[in-house]
Amino acid sequence: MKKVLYIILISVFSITIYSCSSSSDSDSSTTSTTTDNDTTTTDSKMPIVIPTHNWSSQVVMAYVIGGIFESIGNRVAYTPSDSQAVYESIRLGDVTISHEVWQSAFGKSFDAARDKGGLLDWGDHEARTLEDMGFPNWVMDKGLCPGLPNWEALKSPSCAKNFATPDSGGKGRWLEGPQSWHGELMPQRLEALGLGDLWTVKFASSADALWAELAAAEKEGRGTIIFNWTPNFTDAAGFTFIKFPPYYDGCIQEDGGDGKCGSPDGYLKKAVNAKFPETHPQAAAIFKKISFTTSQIGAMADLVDTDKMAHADAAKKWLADNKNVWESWTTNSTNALVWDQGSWDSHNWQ
Ligand code: TMO
Repeated sequence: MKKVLYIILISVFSITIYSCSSSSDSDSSTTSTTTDNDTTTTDSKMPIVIPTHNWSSQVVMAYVIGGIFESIGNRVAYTPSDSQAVYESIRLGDVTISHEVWQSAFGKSFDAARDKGGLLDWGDHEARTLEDMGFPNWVMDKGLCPGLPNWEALKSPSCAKNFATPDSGGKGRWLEGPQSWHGELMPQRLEALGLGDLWTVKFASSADALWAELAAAEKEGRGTIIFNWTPNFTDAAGFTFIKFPPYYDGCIQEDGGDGKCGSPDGYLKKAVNAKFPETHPQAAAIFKKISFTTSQIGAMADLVDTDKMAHADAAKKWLADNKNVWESWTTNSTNALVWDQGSWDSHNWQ
């Protein structure tokens, strides 16, 4: 009985907080009282627009989150988007959410849109991120560059020559990802560290070109250094990131620094159009709670990059295999019955 009273009290309290803190839009206060286990949402019937970009986990996660929204009766639309310009599109309302804001690649574009207004920081995933240059572990096992993963091993000419390719002019090659991800970051870093005489940066046309390079280098028995990231399917496959001098705020040249630093231990953030919590309060509350771990995100990429599934099929499989994970976010999404202390802490009613 005591428990029941407590539950009722908490429910009323949370609804009150929600109503007070959401803006004066009339539908949002009515939907906040919707009861649990409701599969027909009172959110707007306008589709929630989810962007897709050019790496696997992001696309699978787009369909995973879209599937979660559909499970409560929402409509969803997917739109291929430029991974830098998308934050401006969200600010303007052409795209509704972003579910993988990687700090190193997109932090600047995200900050700029947030500061202009119209885009909200919707919290971080549990997974932390690293986006940096590295190599498959067999490079070390074959002794192709003694001293790795310390970056100073790259100063050796006998190391660099093991990483030469037909397009690298006799230098060792770093294969960066598509230039849209980091612009001139890696060429600037390479020069700043004094490696320009021995190494050069080339840009891959796609993420798939990075994975093709891993396979080709292994077959040819030559060294390879590629841009990669974690969480990714390669976490399980044996991939090591180079240890560059540590990142600190302002160290990269774009921020006015000397560029002699590696990438940060970064966030993986979510963002929403500022009107989303009013137009789709239930979906917005669920999206606030959504938080994926490193292994969950790695598994989403693995279904595509290792198992060669289509992104949408991979998402369906992920949702079917992980109901226990995501149903905890949709059940009672606007009701306090299942709230525990963790939900109170992570819920940021603004
Ligand atoms: C943004 N990315 C995951 C490709 O580094």
